[in-house]
Amino acid sequence: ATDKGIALVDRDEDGVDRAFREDVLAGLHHDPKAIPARWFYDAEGSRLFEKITQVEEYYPTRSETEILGARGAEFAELIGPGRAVVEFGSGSSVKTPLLLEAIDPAAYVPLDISGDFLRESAAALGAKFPGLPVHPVEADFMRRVTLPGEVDKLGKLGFFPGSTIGNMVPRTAVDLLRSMRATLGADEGASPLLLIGMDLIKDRAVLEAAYDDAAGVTAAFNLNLVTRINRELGGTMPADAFAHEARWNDDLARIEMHLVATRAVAFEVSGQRFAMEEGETIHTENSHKFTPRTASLLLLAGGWTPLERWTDEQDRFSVILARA
Ligand code: AVJ
Repeated sequence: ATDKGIALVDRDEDGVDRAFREDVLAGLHHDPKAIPARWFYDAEGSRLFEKITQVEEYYPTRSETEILGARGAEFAELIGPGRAVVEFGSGSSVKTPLLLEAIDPAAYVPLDISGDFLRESAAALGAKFPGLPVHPVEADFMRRVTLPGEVDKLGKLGFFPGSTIGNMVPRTAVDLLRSMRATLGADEGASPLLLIGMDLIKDRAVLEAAYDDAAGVTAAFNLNLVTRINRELGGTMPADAFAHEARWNDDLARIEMHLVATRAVAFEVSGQRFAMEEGETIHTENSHKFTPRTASLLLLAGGWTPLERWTDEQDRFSVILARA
């Protein structure tokens, strides 16, 4: 699961995504400038993110996959068979099968705002697990979602891998955790479980390299937002006036990605004028990192009690099992 597409997608008569325009214009008028990270994921952005997960410096995907692959027997023991696995975000072709193979679930329910991503991953999963009922739901999981009636009587396991929770500021993350509780039916009997990936605080150089790889894939991913704005919103942002920056914000324990103006620039987006000074930035993403205690505290604030946590061999990433 990624943070792709958690906005409601409203297409206006020009085929331009209205929510995208509103977020970009509001973000560029804001001081400091900031655009929500979900807008990275157009077709090219999704392709570049897949490439990021394979670069040497970007450890989270490999570390989490290592944990999911190594701990299947423990998942089976703690979670048990026969649950409905509710994945927040459409499943990854690598991580989701590792979980489903380990625990013998009774149903799989992927939730995603993007019908396209959802249908693709549901079809792939269905082919891999022919006996498993798959019930995809196209929905914005930042709010409570009504699950398909077929899984009403089953115990639930929420699955939220990828440290996507880290893209949210704590206030939003807590809201999401509480929505997940409501979606999984925490107030209606059998206590739901949640299996969630949360990335760990580590050496600053390792973190910054993970978000600024030598091959420039993450830079291309960040700069693709400029290309998308120019193409979809009639923008005139000079791509050569922006540089990728990944900085560790130690006070807030997060990697921030910015687009830095390398010289003074003036441009238009959707007919509105903007100017930036040299060195001024557009903040494009947060990726919060956790210690075992801050991860627990966030989960507890969201209504979830941690039961067990696992890390990879190098202690870079954690996967936590919690109960409502
Ligand atoms: C998909 C949100 C987990 O924050 O690590 C990767 C996105 N951004 N490199 C992350 C991302 C730059 C990623 N998440």
